[in-house]
Amino acid sequence: MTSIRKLPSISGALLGLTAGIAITAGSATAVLAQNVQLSADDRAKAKQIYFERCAGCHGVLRKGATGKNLEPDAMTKLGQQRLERIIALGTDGGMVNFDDILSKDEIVAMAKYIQTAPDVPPEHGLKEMLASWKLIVPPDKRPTKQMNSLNLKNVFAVTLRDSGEVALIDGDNKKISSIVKTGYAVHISRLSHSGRYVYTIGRDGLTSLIDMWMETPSVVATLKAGADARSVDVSKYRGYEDKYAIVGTYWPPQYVITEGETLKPLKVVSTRGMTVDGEYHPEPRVASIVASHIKPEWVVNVKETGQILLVDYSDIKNLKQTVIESAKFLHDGGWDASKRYFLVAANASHKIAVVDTKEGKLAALVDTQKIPHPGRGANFTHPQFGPVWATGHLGADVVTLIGTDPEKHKANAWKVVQELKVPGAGNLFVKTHPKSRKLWVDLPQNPERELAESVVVFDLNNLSKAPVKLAVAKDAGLPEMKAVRRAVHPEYNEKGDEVWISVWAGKTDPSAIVIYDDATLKLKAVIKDPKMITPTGKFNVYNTQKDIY
Ligand code: DHE
Repeated sequence: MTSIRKLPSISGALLGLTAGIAITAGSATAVLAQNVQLSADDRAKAKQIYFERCAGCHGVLRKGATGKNLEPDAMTKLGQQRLERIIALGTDGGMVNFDDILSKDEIVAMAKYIQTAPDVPPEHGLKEMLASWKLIVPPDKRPTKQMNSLNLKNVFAVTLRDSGEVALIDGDNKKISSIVKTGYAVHISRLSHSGRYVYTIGRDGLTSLIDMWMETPSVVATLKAGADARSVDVSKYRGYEDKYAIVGTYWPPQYVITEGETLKPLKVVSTRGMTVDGEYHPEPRVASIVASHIKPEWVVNVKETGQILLVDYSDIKNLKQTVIESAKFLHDGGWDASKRYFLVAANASHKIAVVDTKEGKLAALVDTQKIPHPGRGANFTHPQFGPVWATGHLGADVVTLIGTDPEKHKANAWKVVQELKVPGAGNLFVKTHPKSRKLWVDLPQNPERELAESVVVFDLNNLSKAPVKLAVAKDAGLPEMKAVRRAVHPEYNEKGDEVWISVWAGKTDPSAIVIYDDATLKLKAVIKDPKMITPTGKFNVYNTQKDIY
């Protein structure tokens, strides 16, 4: 058995993190495996890296979800050398390599750090949220009409992952119209029902509200919803348009309902509780959230419990939640074309859960190949099987098509009707558009550089044909570099006739957005700018507002 020893205590002072989050030093004594030493300084750095790079998959408490359990018992058994190797080179199980992101010293420190007890960030209740809330421009001081000449419907909100910013790019002339400071590594942007406000959520829990009607679209309110977050949405049901927003946090595990036009926090609801297996989980993180168009409800997907919550916001003082049992670990998902059914990946169970939001119950749990990762998925009418919803996979070289029309194509509903072969695993996002007959599939997590830097495109009129591969990083004309120039997140313009793809390189490397003509697959434009640091997700205002995918 591995023996452990105690290190001298670390001060309980707050460790300032560059992301703007302060996390207490946690356990005063670091418990390490034999012969492993970690200075307070290295521990602080490792803690920061863990938060920024690891907690998303492994959890703050390191209980594991998308990634494995990293609690000290298991880690000390693996030992320092093996851990360093795994962190540097990744594993076949889906862990990516970090040797192109972290230095040798950082890898050594990380391997030591995960052999110590996890740092537990503080709770963040309504009082803390109210203290963090900033109303920069109150609603009555905002413009009463659009003060700029942007074609708002075709603006793209682009995450600049490593600079903590969002670029607003004019989709018509393809120029950066402004860059807005937001939280660290903004994860997604979502649109208000009206299309006027962009809501962004940083990994550090900083929620920003951008008013697109201002002369220069700017942040008019912010709220620190927690220490770690991935999801935000708004109320979209008739009578509640733009009234509320909801932010789901990874830490603390909870969601907060806010005023839509100010982000003033109104109600916090914890998601701690029992998993679908009946076990208590201390850190059930809020993954995707989506707003219903047919009811005053949000669909809130709780990762570790596998419970899908239908949160009725018609009376938030007497909040009603329908708790739907599905499978673990819930991650991302999107609507079917009718927007009645929500399909969400339970990625560790290799399943897609289908919720019937009209009836308020689970419609199906569909078995798929390994680790489905749909983003929001893609809807189209299959020549043979009728309406289908598509998901790619992190862990398999297929795109899965699931029938979504229980009325007219009952035999196909909630069944895998086809698997489209792609050149490798490592897909993150698929995309199509009602006006298009193409399906775009990225492969940014594929271990082969050439594939990670490319996308493949299927012809929806002839799905027996192999997809066309486009070398996106090459088309960007960027120099060769050490970092993989990952081609990620295809997104359509408003008209549905062109597709934007991010080329996501290293923090200090040049990146780009490459734009293709959807019909001809010809290169149309490349957007490059020194300010465009690590672009990842792109959210076209109109398509996001209307849930078009
Ligand atoms: Fe994401 C969506 C969580 C890593 C880019 N990502 C989501 C959603 C969740 C999530 C829960 C759904 C939000 C919703 O719809 O409400 N993502 C996580 C993680 O936990 C994970 C695995 C690790 C982490 O530390 O964050 C992770 N995600 C990434 C990336 O590394 C990506 C590729 C680049 C980046 O910007 O960080 C990335 N995730 C995205 C994007 C979306 C997303 C672009 C929105 C897709 C869409 O079209 O809606």
